[in-house]
Amino acid sequence: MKMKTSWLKTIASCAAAVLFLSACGEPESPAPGVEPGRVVITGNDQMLFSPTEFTVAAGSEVTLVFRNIGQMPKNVMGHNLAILTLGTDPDAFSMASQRHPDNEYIAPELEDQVLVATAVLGPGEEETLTFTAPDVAGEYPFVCSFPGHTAAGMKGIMIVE
Ligand SMILES: [Cu+2]
Repeated sequence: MKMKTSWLKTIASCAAAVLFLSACGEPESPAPGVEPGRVVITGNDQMLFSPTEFTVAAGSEVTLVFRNIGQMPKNVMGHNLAILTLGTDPDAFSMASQRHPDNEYIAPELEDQVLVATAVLGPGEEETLTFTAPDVAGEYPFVCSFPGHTAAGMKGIMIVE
C-alpha cells in the first residue's frame, strides 16, 4: 500500500512537470534568416525511394515527409525511412534490423546508429519527421529496413553541407 502511494505521487509530479514545460515551451519558429528545409520522399512497390539523395545545411531544421505511394499490403511491402549516423554501414544495419518487426524493423542494439526514423508505413500512409541536421558535414545513409528492401536498393544519401 505504501509503495502504491509513492508511485502515484511520482505520476502526479511528472504530469505537473509536463504541463509546466508545455506551457513555457519556446515558440516553434525557426531562427531569423533561416529557411527551414522541407523534403518529400516517396517509397513504392518496386522498393525504391524517390529521390535517393537530398541536401540539407548543417545544423538546420529539416522537415522530411516520407510517403508510401505503393498499393501492396503493409505486411509484405511496408516501408520505413531511417537516417543513419555518419559511417554506418546501411546493409549491415538493415540485416540486423530486419529481425525486429516488433520495433519497426530497427535493431534495438543499433538504435545509436539512427539519427531519426519513421514507423513502418502501409500503402497511402505518410509520416513527417522534424529534426535538426547534424553539425558535421558528410554523406549520411538512409534506408528502408523492411526485410530485403535495403539489399534490393531501397537506400539513399542525405548530404549535409
Ligand atoms: Cu521498403
